[in-house]
Amino acid sequence: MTARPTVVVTRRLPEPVERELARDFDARLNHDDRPLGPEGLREALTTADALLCTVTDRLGADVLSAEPRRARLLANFGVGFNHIDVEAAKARGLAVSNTPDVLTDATADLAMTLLLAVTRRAGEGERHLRSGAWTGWRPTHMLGTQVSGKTLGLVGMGRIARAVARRAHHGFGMRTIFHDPFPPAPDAAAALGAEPRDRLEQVLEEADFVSLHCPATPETRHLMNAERLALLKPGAFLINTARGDVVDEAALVAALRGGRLAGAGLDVYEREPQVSPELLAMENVVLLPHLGSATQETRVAMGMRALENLRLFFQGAPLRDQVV
Ligand code: 8YV
Repeated sequence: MTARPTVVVTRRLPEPVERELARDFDARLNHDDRPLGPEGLREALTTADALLCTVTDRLGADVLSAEPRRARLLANFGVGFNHIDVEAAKARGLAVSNTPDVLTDATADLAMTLLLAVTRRAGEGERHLRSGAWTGWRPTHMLGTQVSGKTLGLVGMGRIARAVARRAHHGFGMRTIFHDPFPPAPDAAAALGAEPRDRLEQVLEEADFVSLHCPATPETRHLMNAERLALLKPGAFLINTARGDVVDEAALVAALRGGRLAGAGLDVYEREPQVSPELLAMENVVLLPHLGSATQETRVAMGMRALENLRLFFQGAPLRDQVV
């Protein structure tokens, strides 16, 4: 019998996933769930056949240069892979896979959660009630902004944005507009009631709420900068379930302070797990700790999808979700 491939699993995973990993691989599980750090990752690359890694592992060219390298695959747990220098991986003949599709609905649900929570002041209301400050119902108490029937602007129109458009249009009777340099087929967008705009700026100027759904790349870094934030309608809200790097967090703080931007619902940050202290002090922002895909069902499905890529790779078959 040939030896089972060794897989370093960089974080704790849901139990059913770890069970299958231990069954099919010589799996080095991370029972105490401490991030490996650069040295631990370099060691993993030189002593294992593959890494099952995730967003908290910074796999830049420096770490990927570990020699003599044994690993041949980075099976990422997550759809986003901006924490991996994929060009450096490719140059070294290191394959990379991710886990698309299975987290689309959970992430779209969370974008709607943030939209509703921030516009209807749910976080603020909860804090108010729990603090004992609530004196009872009154017609002018904590009035928010209506979501139903308004215009939602989507930045990017990939899988997650389309799932958000479906919810917004069919569930909340919203008009949705979007910009994507690689738009979906016109009939696919039309089925979701979504109208394309040629320029991002048109989306920002027209929408009541803007939700970000583009990947983090050098091109999208600080896409939402001070100039673009200034294009948003007075009273608009910004939702980010994509990546923190897409927003200039300091410019966001300034836009919120200026009062033109009515609020923001954020799941991701520029320097996770750090959050700008100014945001922490604002009532009109809803801040979640990167929970987009955090349902039991989805995290198990993500693990199973990473497992599928690992199995295919070591069978010598093409990866299902090849990044490079
Ligand atoms: C993950 C995500 O929880 O998949 C992604 O890109 O942002 C989240 O679903 C996390 O990033 C794991 O890598």
